[in-house]
Amino acid sequence: MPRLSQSTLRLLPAGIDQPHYDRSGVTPGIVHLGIGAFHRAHMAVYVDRLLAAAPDWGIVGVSLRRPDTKVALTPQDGYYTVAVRDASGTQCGIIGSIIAIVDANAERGRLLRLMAAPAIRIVSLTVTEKGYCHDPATGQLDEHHPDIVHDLAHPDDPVTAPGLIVAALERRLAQGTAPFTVLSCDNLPNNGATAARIVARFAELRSAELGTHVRQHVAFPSTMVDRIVPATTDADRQLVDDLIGLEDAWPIMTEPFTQWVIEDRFPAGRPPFETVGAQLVEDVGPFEKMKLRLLNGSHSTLAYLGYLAGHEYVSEVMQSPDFVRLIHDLITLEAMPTLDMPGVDLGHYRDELLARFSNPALKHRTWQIAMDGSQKLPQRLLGTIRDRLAAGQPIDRLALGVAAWMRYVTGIDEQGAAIEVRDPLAGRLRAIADSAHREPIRLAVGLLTIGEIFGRDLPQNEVFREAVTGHLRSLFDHGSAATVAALVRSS
Ligand code: CS2
Repeated sequence: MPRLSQSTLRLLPAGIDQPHYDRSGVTPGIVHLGIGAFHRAHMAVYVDRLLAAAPDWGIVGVSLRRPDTKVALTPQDGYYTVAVRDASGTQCGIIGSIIAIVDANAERGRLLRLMAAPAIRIVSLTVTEKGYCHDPATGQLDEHHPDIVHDLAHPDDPVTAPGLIVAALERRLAQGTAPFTVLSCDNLPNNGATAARIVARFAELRSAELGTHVRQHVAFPSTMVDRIVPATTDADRQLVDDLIGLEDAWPIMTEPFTQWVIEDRFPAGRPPFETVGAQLVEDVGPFEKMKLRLLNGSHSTLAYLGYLAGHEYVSEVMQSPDFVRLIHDLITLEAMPTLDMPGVDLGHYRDELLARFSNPALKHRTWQIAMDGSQKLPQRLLGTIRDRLAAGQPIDRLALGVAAWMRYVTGIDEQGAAIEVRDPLAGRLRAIADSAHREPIRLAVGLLTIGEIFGRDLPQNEVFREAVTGHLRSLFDHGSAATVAALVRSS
């Protein structure tokens, strides 16, 4: 089977959407750090749709850790398939907006030259929560992070996103080129402000002048990004190859839903995102909070409890009426009341979410979502819990999500088999679980000492501690499914 590439596009069957612009006329305007599946299902698709009208906004993707995306897509001239799936079938389209891929480790000099080039007006990021090298509880740069320590010592050879951004901004400043706009596309609260705080602090540690430059002249608009993108499997590759009649080494599988809300602050200019379905607004904060608390908060809860109950995929968990009820009530009774979203029908948003989680064609592993819990819990569950505690309101279901994370990070499942816990704090989590001998109170007390996750206030809060410990005991004694069943029956 021939490989997908510029020269084989003409072989695509009718009905497979493909770029309607002259690819040879597309020039780079965006450098995107973190060229993983999420970016390719989201921002790259929006950009693909506007290149016919604005061909100077091509994307150069950067892989920060592994060069696997570059290896897969370079022989394909950057083209790849996005396969949109639901119960009614699979719709494939070819995306061409990524015109080159740079491996940051092997090609750092080339990357920094590119990021300093005047044509690059946006540097966007999908580097996941841990890529910000911050303290998730406070949102401040973690100055002791080994990669940050490295980048401060080797400013011309940075390995982190903040290090690369500051090195490029420094070059631009030296050569008299206006700064690019930094566009965070990660699931962090106020992701623009968070990125700004971290990058500015890093710059300030380099020099006072750079710190002032970043604070005064670089824009960091916030965005709310949303599309569910499970990791691609070999079975997915096979399915896509069959549908497009060409070999695609790395197609992306996703859902029909997509949403992008962007703050309109781009002093260096921006593509006409509003022409391709993005919402440009003045303040993204409320949208981000809604998404993190309703979608991601329930996603993580479903992932930990679902994994413990033996479910591999989210859609499988959603076949259990007890789990659906738990999530419905977590959203409606505990998370929604903490939001202030005039003009948005939150009940409709919730119902849409429940339907998205149930999409039987998406094989979204609970294990995938369970990853990096230490970085995700604060903005997904703990902020909501804080607001509820401050208002004297119950937190039963939210606390069950936290307890399920605690049970999960012990690294041993309900059948006694090992769980592969992927988390930057995995070693610390495991040591705490081992020394607590998996005894609920000791485990909870031990994990609550991790200030980067729980801050100083939550471990002191008796209501929170008791709610979490009670659920944790039940998870150990009765298992996840029975704990969920008991909670939904008692309410
Ligand atoms: C998920 C998100 O993996 C996870 O933690 O909760 O990636 C989620 O699928 C996206 O935020 C949806 O927009």
